[in-house]
Amino acid sequence: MSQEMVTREDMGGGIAVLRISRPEALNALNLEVLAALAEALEGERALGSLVVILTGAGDKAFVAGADIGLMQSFDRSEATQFARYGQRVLNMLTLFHGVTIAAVNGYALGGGMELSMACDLILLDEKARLGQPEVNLGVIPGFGGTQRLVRLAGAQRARELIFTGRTIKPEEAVRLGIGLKVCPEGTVLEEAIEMARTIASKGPVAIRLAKRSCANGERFDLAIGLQEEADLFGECFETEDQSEGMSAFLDKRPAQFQGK
Ligand code: CO8
Repeated sequence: MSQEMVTREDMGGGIAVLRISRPEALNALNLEVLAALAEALEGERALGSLVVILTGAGDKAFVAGADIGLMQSFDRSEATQFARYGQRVLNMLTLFHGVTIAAVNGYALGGGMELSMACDLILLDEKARLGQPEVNLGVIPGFGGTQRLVRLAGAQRARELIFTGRTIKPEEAVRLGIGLKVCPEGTVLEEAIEMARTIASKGPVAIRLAKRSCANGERFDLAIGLQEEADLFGECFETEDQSEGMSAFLDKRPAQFQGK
């Protein structure tokens, strides 16, 4: 069952599309969906995929939130555990060894917006709608919304969105730094794949180390982040990709990266 909740499409060249597939509930996140996503991401790690694109099944939603029917009868302990579990699964995207792109094809509300914000890059369909409407339900964001939204949009804007629970259009999301760009209706996945192909044409080791170094910026203060960056920069110089990339430039030919 968990297999069907997240479907996989191999795009070749180290690129995979994972689709949250529970369209009858607008892809709302229940335990099965979260488990299937964790399993799918483990699979991508094992395969060594360089770029994973996340999108939603159907033409209406990316993910319309955590499952309200499931949460409705939670007690305090169950709610805390569910939040911790969801955070662990979303962290797998943030800490994934390759690049993660959210192709937001419709509603991304509550846990859905949090899911997109756990990815490295967020592309938005013209008809995407984002928001943290948890206060409408008498709760707060629990899958990282109060943390990642503040980092992306700044303290004031994040607070306003979380306190009012209002839904925003993709243009505003881009203006606030939450999304990267707005794509014409129906093209967001296409654009995400195109961006993934550009990324996958670069030195794979460099992409992985760059991702790790950028993620360090959210975990450490500047001094430690810079030390880590210097170490990772040094690590590049033990790779064939570095040797090939620099030789190719000097030879005036395209590089043939092997990911080693
Ligand atoms: N959970 C469960 N079912 C959902 C959800 C959801 N989040 N969203 C939609 N559905 C279901 C609907 O119940 C409906 O089912 P049915 O056909 O059986 O009645 C089906 O999907 C279609 O939905 P609608 O008929 O409502 O579709 P509309 O086009 O009229 O509206 C909306 C679309 C605006 C997206 C509307 O469905 C909506 O407002 N959904 C809820 C959005 C929301 O509040 N999301 C936040 C949830 S809270 C959250 O995510 C907290 C995350 C942190 C968790 C922390 C752990 C404790």
